[in-house]
Amino acid sequence: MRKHVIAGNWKMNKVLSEAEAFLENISGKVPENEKVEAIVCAAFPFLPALVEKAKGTKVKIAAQNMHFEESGAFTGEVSPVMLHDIGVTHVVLGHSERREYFAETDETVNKKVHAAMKHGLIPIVCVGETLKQREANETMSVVETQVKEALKGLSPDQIGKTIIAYEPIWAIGTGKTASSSDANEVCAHIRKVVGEIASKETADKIIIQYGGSVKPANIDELLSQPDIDGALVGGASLEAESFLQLVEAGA
Ligand code: G2H
Repeated sequence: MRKHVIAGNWKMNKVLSEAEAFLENISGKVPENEKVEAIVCAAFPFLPALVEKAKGTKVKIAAQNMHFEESGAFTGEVSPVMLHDIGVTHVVLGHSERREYFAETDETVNKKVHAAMKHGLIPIVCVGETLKQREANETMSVVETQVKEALKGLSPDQIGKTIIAYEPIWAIGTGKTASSSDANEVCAHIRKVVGEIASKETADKIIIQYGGSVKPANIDELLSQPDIDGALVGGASLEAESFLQLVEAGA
């Protein structure tokens, strides 16, 4: 039985006082049962303070990106070693905004996934098609390629520890959500691909989230689908109350 993983992706939002207030607001209110895991994906400057505030709670703290190198002359970058050292547990990799605005490719995503695994971070790997690709009936092949390239060279055990977030690009921040059955169909295909490249056991184990305009009003229907194991949530994760509603839906 897979748990639900609800991850709030704050993107480039909040200042430190707001980030800390959010954690204080949800503190003690995240359901204690094993059915749900709550993750907050915050900007780099907030991570140490949030890790500290989340101590003793069920909330995990994630970064939204990282470099694949461990250290060196990479001005402006943050390494997996640094993230692990401060107590970050997860890292979002290959978000479509990073692919579109920061030249992230399947190849760099794969390098980052390997680096995350090496340094004890759980990668949340984002995949998803554009509207043009969906309309051309290319959704499954686009997503399949992204999944295979991202997970290339990982052992079945490592693949089983990875989280995949299916985020159709046309549904991100637009208010448009894929229908729950369409979203499930793609998540089921991702699970099938994982079964082929790893094993049936790995496919049964891997957490596959849906992302793209998830909110309290649609989370129940999305989570009722057999292959959707949680959500990566942007806009609706910015308010503590709304984030808690999403986490409670997963419990
Ligand atoms: C997709 C999602 C979070 P939103 O990017 O990763 O954002 O929920 O605002 O569509």
